[in-house]
Amino acid sequence: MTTNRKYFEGIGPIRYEGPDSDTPLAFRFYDPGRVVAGKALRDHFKFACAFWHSFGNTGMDPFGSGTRVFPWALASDPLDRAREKMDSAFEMMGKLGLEYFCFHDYDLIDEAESLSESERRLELITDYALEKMTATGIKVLWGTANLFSNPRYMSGAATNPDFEVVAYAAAQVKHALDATIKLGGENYVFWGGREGYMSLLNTDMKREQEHLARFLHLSRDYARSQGFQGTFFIEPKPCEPSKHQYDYDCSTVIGFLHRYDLADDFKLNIEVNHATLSGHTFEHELQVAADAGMLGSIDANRGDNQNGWDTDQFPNNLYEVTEAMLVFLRAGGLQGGGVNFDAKLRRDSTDLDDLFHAHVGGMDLFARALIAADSILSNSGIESLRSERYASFDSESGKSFESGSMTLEDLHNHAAESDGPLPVSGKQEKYENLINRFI
Ligand code: XLS
Ligand code: NI
Ligand code: NI
Repeated sequence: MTTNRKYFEGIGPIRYEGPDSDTPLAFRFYDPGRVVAGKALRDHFKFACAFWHSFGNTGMDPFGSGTRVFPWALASDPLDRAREKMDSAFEMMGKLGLEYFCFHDYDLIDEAESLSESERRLELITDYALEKMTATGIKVLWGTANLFSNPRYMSGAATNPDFEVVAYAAAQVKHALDATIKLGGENYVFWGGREGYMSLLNTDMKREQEHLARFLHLSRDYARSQGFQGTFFIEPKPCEPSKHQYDYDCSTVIGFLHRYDLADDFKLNIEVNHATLSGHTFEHELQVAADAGMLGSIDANRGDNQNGWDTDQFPNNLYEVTEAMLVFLRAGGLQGGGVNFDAKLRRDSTDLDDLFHAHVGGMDLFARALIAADSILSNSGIESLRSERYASFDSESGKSFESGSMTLEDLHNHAAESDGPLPVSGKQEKYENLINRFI
């Protein structure tokens, strides 16, 4: 049964109108078919909306209740409510030209009292989603399970000290994997919000991490046995809600994946505000993942420089995203993933059209940044400037060092025979000026 209610009546399809357009809800840079660096913008990004923020987040914070009343959240029956929410999502995605979405199991429909009723509900709502996906061509970028909201997960899910909770979490992941596979999801995400600790005093960290690894192995094996061919992503975050999360940052996760023999199936989903929370820049985290061959997907948002928490604002910092797009293009893009707007409206953005302003801004920003980054890479001379910095490794002894044919004694003899190094400028300001010139 299709309800197909409409919620954004006053808003038509958002079109590309070019940089000079005065229309507030138009794309100035995101022209989906435009080819940049050999690929259409739509294929570079695979833009996705986040079900939890866009259609579920009413603006609640620790100091007050929600400020937005979503017209799709009023029905009293959970299935009716879920269908109306799905209608609103497909209407918005269609109008924005968002070709993908991402979901947690209980974004799609409210969790019920029992596991079996929750699973029944998920079956019904994924049937409905499938109808809408078939009708529109909209796809699932990734699915995941919410293993952090329910109080049973207060001390962790896969890393909970109580086996009963671990088993419950596994049951939930099994069903979230089934739902993702049923909807043709291209990837599956693990974000371990409560996989960490609040106090080391009561925590056996080694044992918990081994449980996490076992949990990921079992999840992967199950999904593969059901025919899932997509990529699994771990989404690093250093803290919040836990004091310390095991998936702290990209480097930590890459070490974990290698240590526990998961590196062939898992890559990284990098969120901007998680990168900055861990004391890194967004581009740093992208670079770390790219260097390990694990640059899988992006959760786009931004933090606030004056705040130390995960504000999840919609991205609008051109400089930040341009630096990130340099890494993105050099790496040849994302492996399997896309750009998911894991971002929420401000609490006092209470109109329905604010969702459109937010996504249009984010999509346009990524397009503009990618175009600028491509131009920097092809026209500014930055690539040769950077490789010349390493020119001493391209021939003679430097080359032998790189290829492994020098010993420590050889290096000693080389240094002893030379006049010693002279200072070579890093020219940071010159590089920085290149960015300003092309954005
Ligand atoms: C929260 C995370 C979360 C994941 C999916 O900080 O970003 O939204 O992306 O569970
Ligand atoms: Ni986040
Ligand atoms: Ni995220």
